[in-house]
Amino acid sequence: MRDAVTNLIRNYDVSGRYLDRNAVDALKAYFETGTARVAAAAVINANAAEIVRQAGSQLFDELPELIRPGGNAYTTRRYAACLRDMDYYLRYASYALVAGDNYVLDERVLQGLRETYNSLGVPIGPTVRGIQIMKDIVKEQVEAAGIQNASFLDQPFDHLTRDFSEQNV
Ligand SMILES: CCC1=C(C)/C(=C/C2=NC(=C\c3[nH]c(/C=C4\NC(=O)[C@H](C)[C@H]4CC)c(C)c3CCC(=O)O)/C(CCC(=O)O)=C2C)NC1=O
Repeated sequence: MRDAVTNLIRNYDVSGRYLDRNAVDALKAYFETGTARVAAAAVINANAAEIVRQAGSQLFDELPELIRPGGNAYTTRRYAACLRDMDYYLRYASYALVAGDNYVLDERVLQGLRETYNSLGVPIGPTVRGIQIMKDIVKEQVEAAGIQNASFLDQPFDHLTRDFSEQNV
């Protein structure tokens, strides 16, 4: 596990430097958004089941072939596995938001995932779409909760989709 503060200190320690102007600016930016990050995580926590349900139903509306015979999310078991994966992405995104660092996603979610998905025929494009839909729903809900300046919300979701998309090239 790593967060914005420990990550920064580690980088400075490696080269034996005191925290300079850049470091202080980065720390200030992190602490200034701290309360909003925690509040956003609380919104996600309170609505997680509904966010996943709504994102799943929008995804399957857009791409109904996923849940038809031959689709990767066809059968109750695979449908449930797909929603469970969405729930993993959401939960770990909420950790990354609070940490202000995406390392937890690399370490706990993305490592080895592509191999697993490839071997099970889980399609990457629709997975990326599902994560984007969750991001949009989370942003709406966080905004509706009156949390301002929450531009940091994009970061973990975009990190996940970027990683999937890059690996897919
Ligand atoms: C916490 C980190 C973590 C992740 C991320 C994770 C993902 C993960 N998703 C899996 C399966 C799966 N993932 C999906 C997901 C989908 N299929 C679709 O068509 C959609 C596009 C998509 C949902 C958006 C499906 C359907 C399976 C079951 C595939 C199968 O068994 O044939 C599997 C194989 C083992 C299992 O079924 O449990 C893993 C390991 N496991 C973890 O521990």
